[in-house]
Amino acid sequence: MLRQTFLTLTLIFCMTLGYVLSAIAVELGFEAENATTIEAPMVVAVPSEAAAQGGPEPVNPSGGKFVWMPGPPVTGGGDKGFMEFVVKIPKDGTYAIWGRVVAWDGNSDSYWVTVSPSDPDENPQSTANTQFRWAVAQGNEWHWDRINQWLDGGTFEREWKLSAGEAKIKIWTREDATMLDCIYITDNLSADEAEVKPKLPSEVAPPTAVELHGKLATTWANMKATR
Ligand SMILES: [Ca+2]
Ligand SMILES: [Ca+2]
Repeated sequence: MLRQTFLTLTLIFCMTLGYVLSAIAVELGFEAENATTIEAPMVVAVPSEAAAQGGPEPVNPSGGKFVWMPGPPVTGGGDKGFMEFVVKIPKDGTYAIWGRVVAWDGNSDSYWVTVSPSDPDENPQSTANTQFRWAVAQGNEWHWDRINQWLDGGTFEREWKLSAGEAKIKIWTREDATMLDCIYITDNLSADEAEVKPKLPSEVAPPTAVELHGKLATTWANMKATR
């Protein structure tokens, strides 16, 4: 009788634990300046460098730095360079990505975004496929904006079905001077910022998932090879 009670309690405990674990939201955060690859003319910068180009001086970026294609905004956009984050997705799910951004005018408020393996292998700077166009919310101070899809017929929030394992988030220059401080990845698909409460990289769990500057890329490749 005692043994049976114990087994029942154990079973209830395990089921509860499983339920709690599966309900915990996934939260990942990465500094733009720590992206796995930053391809010129995108560069890491500090606020005074933006001001020197005639732009705003967006103070206190997370980690002290951000990434942009420098220069005053021009009509038509630069369409050169990108930053890529190689991240480890902890579990199968559907994810949204938020960026902490500054976009100072109508000629500096967009990127292209592709996420592999969810999106097709395509270079949107060449194809100008609006499916991958992110209309970045304007503002001269750091603010969160969920990555969207700016189609000619309207703007819609994007989400990606991703399996546990490696994913590559590539944020490509569309218009010069759009600034990215950091990104926040979550399986909370609410479009309401007050509900999602995007966090800075320093506020989420330690960065076990990013391959900083290619350092861990080798390790990961080795791990795969030895498995
Ligand atoms: Ca624009
Ligand atoms: Ca930053």
